[in-house]
Amino acid sequence: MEIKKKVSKKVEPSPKDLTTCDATAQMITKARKDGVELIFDRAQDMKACPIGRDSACCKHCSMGPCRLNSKDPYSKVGLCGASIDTIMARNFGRMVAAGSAAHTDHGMAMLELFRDVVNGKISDYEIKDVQKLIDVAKSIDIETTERTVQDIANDLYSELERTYTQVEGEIPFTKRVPANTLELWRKEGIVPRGAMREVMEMMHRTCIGVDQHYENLTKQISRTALSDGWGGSMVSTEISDILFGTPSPVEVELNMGVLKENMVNVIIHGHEPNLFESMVVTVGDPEIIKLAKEAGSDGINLIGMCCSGLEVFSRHGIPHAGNFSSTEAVLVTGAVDAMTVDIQCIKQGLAKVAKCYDTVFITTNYRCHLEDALHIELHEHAPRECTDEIVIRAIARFKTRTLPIEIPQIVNKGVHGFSHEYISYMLGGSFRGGYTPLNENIINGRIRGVAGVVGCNNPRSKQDYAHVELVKELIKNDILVLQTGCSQVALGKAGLTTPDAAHFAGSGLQEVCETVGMPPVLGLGACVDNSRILVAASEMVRVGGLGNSLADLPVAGCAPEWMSEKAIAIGQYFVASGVFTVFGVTFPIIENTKFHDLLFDGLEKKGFGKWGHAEDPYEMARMMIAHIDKKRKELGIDKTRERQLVDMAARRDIA
Ligand code: SF4
Ligand code: MSK
Repeated sequence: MEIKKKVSKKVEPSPKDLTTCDATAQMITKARKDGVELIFDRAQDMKACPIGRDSACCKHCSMGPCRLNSKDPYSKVGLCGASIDTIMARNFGRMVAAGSAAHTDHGMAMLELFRDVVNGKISDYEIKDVQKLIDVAKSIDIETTERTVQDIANDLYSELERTYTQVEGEIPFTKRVPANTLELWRKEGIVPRGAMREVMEMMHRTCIGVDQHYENLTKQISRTALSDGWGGSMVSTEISDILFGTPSPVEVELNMGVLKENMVNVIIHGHEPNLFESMVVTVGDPEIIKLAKEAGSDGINLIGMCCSGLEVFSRHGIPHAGNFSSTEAVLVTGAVDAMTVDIQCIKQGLAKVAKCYDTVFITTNYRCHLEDALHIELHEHAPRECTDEIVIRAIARFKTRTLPIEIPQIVNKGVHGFSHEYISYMLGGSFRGGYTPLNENIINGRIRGVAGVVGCNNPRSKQDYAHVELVKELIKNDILVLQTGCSQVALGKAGLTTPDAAHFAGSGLQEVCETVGMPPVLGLGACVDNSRILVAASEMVRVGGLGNSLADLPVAGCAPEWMSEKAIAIGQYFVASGVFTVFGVTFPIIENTKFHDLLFDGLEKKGFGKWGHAEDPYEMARMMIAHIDKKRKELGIDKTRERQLVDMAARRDIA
């Protein structure tokens, strides 16, 4: 084992102060004993730059970098004269462009895969969910009656390609946006044309000497973010469902106890589902299983982490080892024979930790190489070449294991995989499926509102603490919680994603959960699947009784431990769609500036949602509940209605 950690004179904080995840805490302790540095140590050793954190720094040209005074933001301007509002808005715009580009590029890769499956160039994947193909095609006015699957799929590809490449017009999924919301976007000139154009224009307008008005920049920021939420991300989700199956709830195991000492442990981490789907085929191959057994193991144990894990969680019931802050820590067990990654949220530090524990660390995507990682590229026309080789290398590592193994014996169970289609079915059954029961229960007050709690971990705050405390507070107040990304893993580990967790909810939400048999916290998928929340919210508007636009709904969003630029893009597309969205940890804008006022107040006055920020999860909950109550009041449903008991005569009337 290579000892990497610097000797620090500082007192190390207790692992329990760094994470509420007991397995991760156990691994932090072991890593310290082993002398291996983790992200938690680096967060102690290197504090965030205060000027950069507040976004008061610009390096968009070589006359700078220009550092303004974040304590007195209007006391200085950049060399070119750029004001603090211009600098912050440009930085924010570039974060949104980067985050949107990540999701849309992911979506484009899925769409290209779909095209080549449809035209027969790729045979290892197929259309698994024909009904979803038809439903998505119908939703954007593609004719589906008396047509072959091939014809519908070809048309769907051509139509959805416009999401990326179109230079004028409106992206296809704007057809799903509630009319009043779309009208506002048209009035403000922010309907996305195509994701490539929006990201390109965002980058152009934030170059030195172009757009230097924070209000005008904010319009392009919204347009770019919307091209992600209603464009790239939504395409990614829908195409993944068509190719690999639409998730439906399944009980899965989470936490590091899913590693098995007597098995070949292979972890997949990243975002695109195709690597994982092919790996599922490889580990089911009798020849590969034979090799694993000949090496002395009981078999191959395939495990997910982060969003890759969430993609296959519900499609295959594959166990999940943990979220973003645990990806290095899981390697400290010594039990991981191979960790393989594709794109996004892959810490470069993983390669070093893997080396310390002799884990084979493999990159598989041409867009994501890491120094010190082995690269085995996944080619979709022959994916088994990559996945078989990875497993064979993992088996070889199993055979030559020398280091002691310590697996935290913690396994939690959760029910995950609530696509927006399944929510509709669950609430109304196959006969009367739909969102009417949800709206009715919101109107009668059993459910106070709906919250989306999503996003990452951030080692600058205690891992999982804000996710779990916030969600507990929300469900206690009868707010149904929808989740994606690493937040969902935090709640799964906390045991709040099972139907039994209904007893943590307020009496109204508890009654609904027990009637339907659902958890009060519904996991909808990976971070790219926030588009499922947009579709569900649009359905709530369409069903009626809760206003005419997304901004009228008693809903709120939160990313309590965000860290990625993707999260900022997601937050902005929720805000531009009409949702109050609270972010924790830190917010890259200085308070009491014009740009801050616009994001945190002015946008709402124009009919959009708005941003909020708080570090304390109870304060986040208070802000979200206050907003939901404000919306209930505006809708005239703030007084809980008496429950109407329906007698037999009335039931006959309904029938
Ligand atoms: Fe400084 Fe203006 Fe150049 Fe930014 S664009 S680095 S504020 S001179
Ligand atoms: S992986 S973007 S840490 S949710 Fe999607 Fe988790 Fe955030 Fe990455």
